[in-house]
Amino acid sequence: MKIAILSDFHLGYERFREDAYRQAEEALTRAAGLADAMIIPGDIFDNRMPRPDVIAEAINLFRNISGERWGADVSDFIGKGKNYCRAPIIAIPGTHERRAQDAADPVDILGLAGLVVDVSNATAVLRKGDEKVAVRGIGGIADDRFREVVSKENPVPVNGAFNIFMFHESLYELLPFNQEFMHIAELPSGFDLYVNGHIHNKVEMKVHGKKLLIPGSTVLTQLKEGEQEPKGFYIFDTITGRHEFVGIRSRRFVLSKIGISQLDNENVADAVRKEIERAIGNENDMPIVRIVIDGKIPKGHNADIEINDLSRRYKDRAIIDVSKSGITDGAILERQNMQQVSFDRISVRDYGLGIFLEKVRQAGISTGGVGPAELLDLLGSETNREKAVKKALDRLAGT
Ligand SMILES: [Mn+2]
Repeated sequence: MKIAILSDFHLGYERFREDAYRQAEEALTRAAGLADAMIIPGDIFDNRMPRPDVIAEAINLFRNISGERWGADVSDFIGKGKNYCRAPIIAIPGTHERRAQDAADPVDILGLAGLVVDVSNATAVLRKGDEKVAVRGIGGIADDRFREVVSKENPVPVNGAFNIFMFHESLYELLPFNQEFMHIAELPSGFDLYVNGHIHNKVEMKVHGKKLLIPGSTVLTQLKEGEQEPKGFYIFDTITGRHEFVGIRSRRFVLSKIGISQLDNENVADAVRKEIERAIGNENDMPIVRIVIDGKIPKGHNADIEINDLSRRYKDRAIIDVSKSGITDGAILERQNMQQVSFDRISVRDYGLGIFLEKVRQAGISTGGVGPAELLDLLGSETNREKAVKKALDRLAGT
């Protein structure tokens, strides 16, 4: 069976909204033409509460491919929830779609509409002729709870099938700055293929001697170095055990660093301008150009004004993003603190969650079995503050 592995579409991502849609559309359409079945390890949406027009975008995309003639059928669904989808399009929610326990997330909507098979906590069995492929999913949850959930759910392979374990989580081997992240050796064993989302550049590794494939996102979001490579998806062949990466047309991205030695009082804006020119080159493709000034901009210099002026000047040729982490004023110091925790590769939400958890610990509140992500969701679920606090306290009290 040929399985397409696509991830992290981030539909509704404000900054590159059209790119998110167009690139997801190309990936889905091409994958549907190449594969017998499709699996999506999370972050279809950028937001756990997407606006109706973003939900409409997703429905359009999935409706278009669910009518295709697929090589495989969904022959069985084992576990929590119910399946309403006939097409072999298997998905889980990611961290961006994560909501409190039992609250419907946007992937639930797609599942209820019969557009995807939602295996947040279930196994879908696919069949093509005599061949069976089982996909066991665990939807994206807070990193510090993943271990606990894996040990509680104890995912096991299905006899007589090629078994895939699909999740959406940070892994310590890829993000070695937080011991709470799952180590690959702790992933459940016995599966023939492991598929993860969450990481936005493509990764191929081994878990328990088997392949772990992370296709990366279909759209640029974090503007990190690893995102300069082409976007796309994997096609994995369960018979040969081989996989290939299929590139899609994605917006070009160039990241360029200017070191401290290149800067003095006069030439900050000049250095930035030269880098922008070099990055754009002779192409006429409206790339995203990110310039990271990796040094201290001299005091009293009007670099901000000049750099803003440059962004305006190039607005018809590129999308310019200038990062000035070298400037040392109060607001920037805060940003440097964030960078010290390798802010680069975690989401703003996860960073916020860390701060929240620290405050909860400082206040001496025992959270019992309630995860910090769930608490944070509960507190954010009501516009009325008292109601939100009451809801959270009720949950802590176990009512
Ligand atoms: Mn993502």
